[in-house]
Amino acid sequence: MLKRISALVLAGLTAMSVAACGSGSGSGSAGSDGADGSGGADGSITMGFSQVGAESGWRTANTKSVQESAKEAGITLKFSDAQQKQENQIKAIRSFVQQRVDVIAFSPVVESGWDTVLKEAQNAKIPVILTDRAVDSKDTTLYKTFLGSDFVEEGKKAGQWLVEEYKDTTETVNIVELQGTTGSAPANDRKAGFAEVIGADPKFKIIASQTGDFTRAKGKEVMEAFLKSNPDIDVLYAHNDDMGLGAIEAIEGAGKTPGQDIKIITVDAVKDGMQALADGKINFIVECSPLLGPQLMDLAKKVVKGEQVPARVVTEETTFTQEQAKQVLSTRQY
Ligand code: GYE
Repeated sequence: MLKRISALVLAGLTAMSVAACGSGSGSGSAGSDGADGSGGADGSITMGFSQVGAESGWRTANTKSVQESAKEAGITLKFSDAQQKQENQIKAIRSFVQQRVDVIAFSPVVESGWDTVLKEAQNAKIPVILTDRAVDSKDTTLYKTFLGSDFVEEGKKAGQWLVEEYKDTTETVNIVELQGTTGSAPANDRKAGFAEVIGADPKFKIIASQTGDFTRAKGKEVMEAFLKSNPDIDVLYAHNDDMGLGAIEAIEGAGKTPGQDIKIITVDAVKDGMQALADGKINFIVECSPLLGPQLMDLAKKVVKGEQVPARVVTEETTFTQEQAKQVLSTRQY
């Protein structure tokens, strides 16, 4: 498996460097000529980091991981919070380019609309690392690598649990879905992976699906509306713990028992989510690790030196049942 991944990555890298040579953009050699993006004379590195926002427990843990790892790696971090707005991220990236940071890392709030600003960074020979979320740019020379989870796989794991849970049922299973931020990679992919797996059996019906923007407040609000218009909900699939936790409040408010009257599947496995799982209010959580900081700093050092890095670095993740949550809860870091 590992060998297969390295072979794929190598093939990708070869394609990338060929494309960079052909375009004459110089992106393949950013940082290697010592002019720009190669660190200070003393080898110091400044990273401009544009974070999505502070919408969830996952995001808080991710920010902490990035800030602590930068300190440990001796990297100066210029941190900017975009408050879930793409225009703020574009402004932050432009300002990092103007400040001539050595490397830019960012977690794109949505997938589309990045080509222009990424081209500006490339022209300034400042390498870019995508962290956590992907962009849909056709030109993959616009960034050096993408570090983060496989969100389609996460959606599939959620669907597989559901298929197993209802394997002896022939009746229709009514599902409501709380989607993440519209247009974001995790919302698009978690939806697609889940739909693919449950789509194999027509008894599974998604009767309502709407965004809750990855926040607790929105999760609660949208679940209240779902409950009003759909008297017969069997399952809630929430694209993150926070929306699931908000929805639990709505379900309890409607006099129903979360985890029993309505089964709940979420993604992330942050501490509050794991607590609700151990308490029986959530039934299954697909893990998505926010601890990307150490790997991000390693990749940053390499791209600044002009070394080759894998085009894609996938985070390792697992899943949790209620029993497993009880066992690991006390040692959960975030
Ligand atoms: O699942 C959610 C957060 O991009 C993986 O963003 C991240 C997602 C995470 O707000 O809680």
